[in-house]
Amino acid sequence: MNVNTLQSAEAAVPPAPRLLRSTLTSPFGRKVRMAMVILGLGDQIEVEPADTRSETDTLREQNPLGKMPCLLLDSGTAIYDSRVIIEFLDQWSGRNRLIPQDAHDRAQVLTCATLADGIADAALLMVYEGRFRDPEQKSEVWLSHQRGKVERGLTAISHALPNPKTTDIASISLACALGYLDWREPVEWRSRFPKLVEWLKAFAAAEPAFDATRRPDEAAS
Ligand SMILES: N[C@@H](CCC(=O)N[C@@H](CS)C(=O)NCC(=O)O)C(=O)O
Repeated sequence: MNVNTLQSAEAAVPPAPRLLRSTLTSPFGRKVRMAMVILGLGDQIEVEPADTRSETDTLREQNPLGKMPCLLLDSGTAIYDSRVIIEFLDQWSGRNRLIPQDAHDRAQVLTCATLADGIADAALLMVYEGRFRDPEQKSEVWLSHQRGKVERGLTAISHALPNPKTTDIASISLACALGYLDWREPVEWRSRFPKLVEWLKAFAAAEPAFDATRRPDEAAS
């Protein structure tokens, strides 16, 4: 191989994931951190917290929506949101184990993941209601609208649970959503959804990446 061929071979090396912008408390960031561990990329990608409320945090340049997680490649390219990042890492790592290829399986797994993400989204909006509004602005109508999504989502997903012994984007998303509900407690889910409690226990026992990505202040249950 002459020098020119070598150079063009080097130039063709695709950019690698380098930095994840996310706190260790974000449920969506946790999805990606779990995927990194599972795909063997945990030591390769640095995690740097972001302050989503800060106007000066570079997060807003990396993702104009100001949301985390946001993955940066060594080319400077930014990738978001959590689903797109996981899809990218799954393919980039060559493992292809978190999102099925078959059209029907893929749609089923991604729909389940979207339902779980929607539960986390609604729970997050309930938390933000308290964070962004003064107490006198508190809206019970808004809270109950979001609570309805969480409760309907939990009911639906408990009737069509993913296999707790299969780690894919659906089980990762559900585990991270439930972990967030445990922390922020926007609804009392454990007494009302015992099947989900059992599911999370079985998933955590089968997939060590769940415990490995707990918040630093959280004891394993
Ligand atoms: N659909 C997004 C949701 C990300 C998201 O809502 N992240 C929260 C933190 S957990 C955030 O950045 N919130 C700041 C904001 O909405 O301004 C994903 O899957 O990554």
